[in-house]
Amino acid sequence: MTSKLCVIIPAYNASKTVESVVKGALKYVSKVIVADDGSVDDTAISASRAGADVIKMDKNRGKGNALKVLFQKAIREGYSVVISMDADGQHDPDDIPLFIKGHSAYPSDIIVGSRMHEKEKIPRARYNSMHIARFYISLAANQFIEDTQCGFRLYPLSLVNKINLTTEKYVTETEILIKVGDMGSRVRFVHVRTIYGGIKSHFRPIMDVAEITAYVIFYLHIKWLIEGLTSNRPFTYAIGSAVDTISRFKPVAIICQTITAVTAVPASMVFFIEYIMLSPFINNFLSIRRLGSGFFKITLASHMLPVLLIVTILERLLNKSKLEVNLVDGFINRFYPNIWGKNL
Ligand SMILES: Nc1nc2c(ncn2[C@@H]2O[C@H](COP(=O)(O)OP(=O)(O)OP(=O)(O)O)[C@@H](O)[C@H]2O)c(=O)[nH]1
Ligand SMILES: [Mg+2]
Repeated sequence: MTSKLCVIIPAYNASKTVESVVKGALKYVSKVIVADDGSVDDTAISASRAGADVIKMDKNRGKGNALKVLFQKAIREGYSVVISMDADGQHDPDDIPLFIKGHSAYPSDIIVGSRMHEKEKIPRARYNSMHIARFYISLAANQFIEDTQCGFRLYPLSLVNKINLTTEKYVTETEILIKVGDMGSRVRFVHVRTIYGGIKSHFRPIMDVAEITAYVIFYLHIKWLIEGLTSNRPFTYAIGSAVDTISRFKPVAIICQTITAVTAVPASMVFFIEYIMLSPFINNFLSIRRLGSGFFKITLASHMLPVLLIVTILERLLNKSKLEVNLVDGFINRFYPNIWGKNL
């Protein structure tokens, strides 16, 4: 293999786990770079003791920013490919060879570790939010992406350089998949081991999910605005396109994301009407037409989001009154299906 590859690790207060992650990764690559993102514990010391190069940041700015810093550092040091890993021990370094093998077969593509085959090992609420996230992110990325939320990934840096990253924290990893996919690239996956339990997460189930959701809805609105009015245009992203222009100023991006989130349900109806009414004249919404099952399931899914909230609350109430029921899983499988079918 000719690619020059290193492992990058964004880390925040991970002194208990980062050492073994770095040591494990160094069995397979000769360079590991850790970004210590303003940790208040001994993350930097542990990482460097284990053999990593450490970038020490004075203030915590979130995983997305740390990833951007790590990409730039790897590029400056002449690497062409990076494998990103979490610092909290949820990714097994012994899975690194899977990514290296995948990269040999598909050198231009991002490869994402997927944990979705080990559903029983993932906390149920987390699995369900991953299932819904994947439905919408796959739509925006023009292809089925089995696990959109895993941070264990291989990135060809030339591909990362072809997109503008405007988001922060946990949204950035979603932004990368969407933009790369909506530019026409393929995102591959390899099955990795799923490790949960006993590890303190920094992921905020409400705020971080809300930020990711708002970004994905915002992106889809812009994508469908373009696709709805043009013919044969399934890929809408390129550096400097509408989504980047709007996102250049943070307050503008926040206002647009809020508006698109609030209007998502009626807007999906408008897109659906556009899909039906304009089809005799232009081949619009090609990314959706290619799926074969049309816009109906997508419109239905977006209308079901408020219903899902009610079903979730109902299930909690019933379970609290000792009636063990599971309403949410069936609901999600029914209304957020894998409409990509054979594209798997
Ligand atoms: N640089 C940096 N890294 C972070 C920050 N927050 C989390 N991370 C790292 O990102 C990785 C994943 O963070 P987690 O909080 O475990 O999120 P997650 O794995 O998606 O969520 P869980 O499945 O709940 O664990 C870990 O390696 C963390 O060290 C941060 O603020 N800055
Ligand atoms: Mg974690």
